[in-house]
Amino acid sequence: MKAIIFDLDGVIIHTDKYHYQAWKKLADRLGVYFDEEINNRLRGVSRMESLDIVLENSDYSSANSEMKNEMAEEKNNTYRELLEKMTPEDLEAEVLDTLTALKQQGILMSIGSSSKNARLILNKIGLGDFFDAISDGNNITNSKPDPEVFLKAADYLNVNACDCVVVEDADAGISAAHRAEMKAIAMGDAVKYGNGDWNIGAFREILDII
Ligand code: B16
Ligand code: MG
Repeated sequence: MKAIIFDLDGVIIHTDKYHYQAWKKLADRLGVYFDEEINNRLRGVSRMESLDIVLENSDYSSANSEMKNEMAEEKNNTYRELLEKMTPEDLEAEVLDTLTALKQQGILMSIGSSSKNARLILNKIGLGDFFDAISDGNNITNSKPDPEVFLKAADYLNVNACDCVVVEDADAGISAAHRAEMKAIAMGDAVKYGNGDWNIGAFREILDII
């Protein structure tokens, strides 16, 4: 094992609560039902695919692409307003300490996120220059469970896929890791599906596995 690829939202930082608030605001304006359970299905899924899930049982499910683009932009604007408030203090000390210990061990580290806001988030929490590579929603055409985001991360790190371990909170991300022939550590919501090679309850447990 030479490298670790970290999902961002729900693993490094809890921006998942801001995704929920932003989707909820859009859904309420449209009069569409939305709850935490639906929100969990959006983990690791791209913005436009997420919108399709949010609208799936509503009168807007067959809205044209122009309308859908406007709705996605509205959600993203709310989300980015919430992100604006973030500072390095939002990064948990346990996460920073674990990442620093892994770096001291010479392990290569990349982000593997479906988000197009990944670099903004990393800058806000003081990790803009920390990772050896960033693979995110801007460099992929297929989102998780497609393995593209993790294969690109391995490529950017110049390591073989089989030398990488992925840390994920989305079951779609665990599938993506396995399709990339990488091992996967499940945390948060992903644990309940039982598909990870390891399950962790706390971020520092990554050190025990590595
Ligand atoms: P954006 P991850 C994913 O991030 C989120 O889990 C998912 O809920 C979101 O829809 C997706 O990014 C796209 O995000 O709208 O910011 O481009 O978990 O892959 O780091
Ligand atoms: Mg995630």
